[in-house]
Amino acid sequence: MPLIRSVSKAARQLLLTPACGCEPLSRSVRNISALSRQVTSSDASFHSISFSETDHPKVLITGGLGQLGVGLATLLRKKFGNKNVILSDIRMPPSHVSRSGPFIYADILDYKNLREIVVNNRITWLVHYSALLSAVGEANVTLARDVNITGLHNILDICAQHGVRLFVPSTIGAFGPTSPRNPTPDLCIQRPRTIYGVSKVHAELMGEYYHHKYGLDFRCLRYPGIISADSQPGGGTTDYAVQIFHDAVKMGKFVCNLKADTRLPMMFIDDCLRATLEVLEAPAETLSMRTYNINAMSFTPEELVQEVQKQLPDLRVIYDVDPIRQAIADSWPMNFDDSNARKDWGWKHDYDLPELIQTMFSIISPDSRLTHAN
Ligand code: AKB
Repeated sequence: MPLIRSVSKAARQLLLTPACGCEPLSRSVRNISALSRQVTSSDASFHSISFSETDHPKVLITGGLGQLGVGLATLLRKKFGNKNVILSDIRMPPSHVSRSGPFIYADILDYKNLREIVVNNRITWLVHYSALLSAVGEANVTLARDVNITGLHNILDICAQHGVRLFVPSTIGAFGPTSPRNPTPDLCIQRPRTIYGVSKVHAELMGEYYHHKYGLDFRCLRYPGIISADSQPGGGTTDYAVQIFHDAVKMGKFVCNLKADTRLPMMFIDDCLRATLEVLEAPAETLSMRTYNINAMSFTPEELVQEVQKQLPDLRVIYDVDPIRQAIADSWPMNFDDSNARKDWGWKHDYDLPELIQTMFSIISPDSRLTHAN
């Protein structure tokens, strides 16, 4: 469509001209974007034309103070340099986070603030971690809808307009009771029953739609429950698998809010962050899809407890089931089929359950075995 292409090229020229950052213009371009914008694939690819292969990407991480942001920033900074990775959040960063590299206030619901950050810092990759998780989303549906859906729309528009490669995590929570659960393939029925799951299916579909319609370089992994030692998840259904380590070490007692036989896919944080980097770096031609399942292991609380008790035999466990979390978990995959990720871009996890246990204890309490086994 040559006419559409040239209109879109002209709009992009205006966007790219430094003197044109004035509000009336940005507003009108935003309106094109929101209503009748005809972005073509050239909009999203202009960046790759000017972005030399030898340059490092300039990365912005939203929701950077959640479970994964600081770890991902550390990994990316090692590879691309400290100044090239900006963490952002609406919360106050702890001092060690501000000392470790660039941090900026970014509210994903504030379109102009976000766009300024992307433009002023010449962002080329955006990792969109801001989201309310499954259990907390059910307790605050309106906020979850705003953050997970409206916030995502802002991110999609800005990334499409400025040729930014976009990574959005999805989740095992994007499946529901009518999906095959053991195993769950990439392509199957997705009818989740949580606002979190609905918003993540929406993100997958919108990202893929923007990819096909506007050439947005959208990449998405469906994460299983992520287990980390020095950062806490917040408000998820799989959080128990992190909490048990801390409570076991600190108190020798753990109250589990899921039934003992609830099987869910899980992954150690280092595998998750490496997968994220790998899919971001994967040559576009290796990606036969834009949304992939990734997995490492699957276990039940009972199986996890048994492994933890090998290190801390005195650990006492009580099951006090939270019906909301249990209903969510019962609708999620038990095993995740990630064969497409393995085939297309060589995904391979490093941590199974024994390595996970060993690593978690070596970080949380190197001498915990001595403390509790005596
Ligand atoms: C949650 O439990 O909500 C998350 C997830 C599996 O997406 N950890």
